[in-house]
Amino acid sequence: MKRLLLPAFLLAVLSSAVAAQCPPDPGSSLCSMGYIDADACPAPAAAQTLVWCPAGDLSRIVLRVKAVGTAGVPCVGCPLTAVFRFRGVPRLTGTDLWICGAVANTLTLTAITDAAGEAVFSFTGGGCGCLIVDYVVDATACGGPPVLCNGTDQFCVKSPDINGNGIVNFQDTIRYLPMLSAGTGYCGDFNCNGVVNFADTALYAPHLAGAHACTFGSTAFPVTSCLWPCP
Ligand SMILES: [Ca+2]
Ligand SMILES: [Ca+2]
Repeated sequence: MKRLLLPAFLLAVLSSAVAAQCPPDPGSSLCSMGYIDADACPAPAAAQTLVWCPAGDLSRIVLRVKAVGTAGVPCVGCPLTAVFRFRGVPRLTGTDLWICGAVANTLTLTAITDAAGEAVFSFTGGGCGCLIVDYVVDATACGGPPVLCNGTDQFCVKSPDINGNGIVNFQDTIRYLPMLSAGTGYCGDFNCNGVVNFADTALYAPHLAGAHACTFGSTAFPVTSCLWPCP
């Protein structure tokens, strides 16, 4: 009797798991890029300007996915993979844009949808300039398509890691001081008020003192042109 009951039980568990995962449908699912605003700049109306730090203690870029099946049912417990590819234009000569966790210019993240069918992918980095992000979300791990959604977005980033090498240190201070002396400079204006002064130094100092870094990452090559001009 037990030998008959056990497979039936397993089958019931498996079928309920499959039902919970849908699969997600591209026409019903939603993906949107944005950022978690955790810096001193006022939230801009149009330009997606953010200050990020390799240590992740400032703003982060996020991709939110809502995985929904054809019947309009949120797909719960669905493993998704997001692949991000980066291009950009550093604002300062001789600097770079840095993506924490990336290999070459590609970052691959995985997440499992929650009870509402939602998954959030986020990442941080360093450097200053326009960063263009191409993304694809793969839902094959829960029976969905290899392209649940895809898209391209641009962000205007700046960072205490001014030269974009993944760590805040004296090399960034060397680039910050001329902007402080001049009283101006986009990359050193950490509160986005149009001037570089003591207030920006106060925002920069803790990241320098902590030698904030991400231990693994890469630059956002290749260099391309911005989709739209950063402020
Ligand atoms: Ca640096
Ligand atoms: Ca400022």
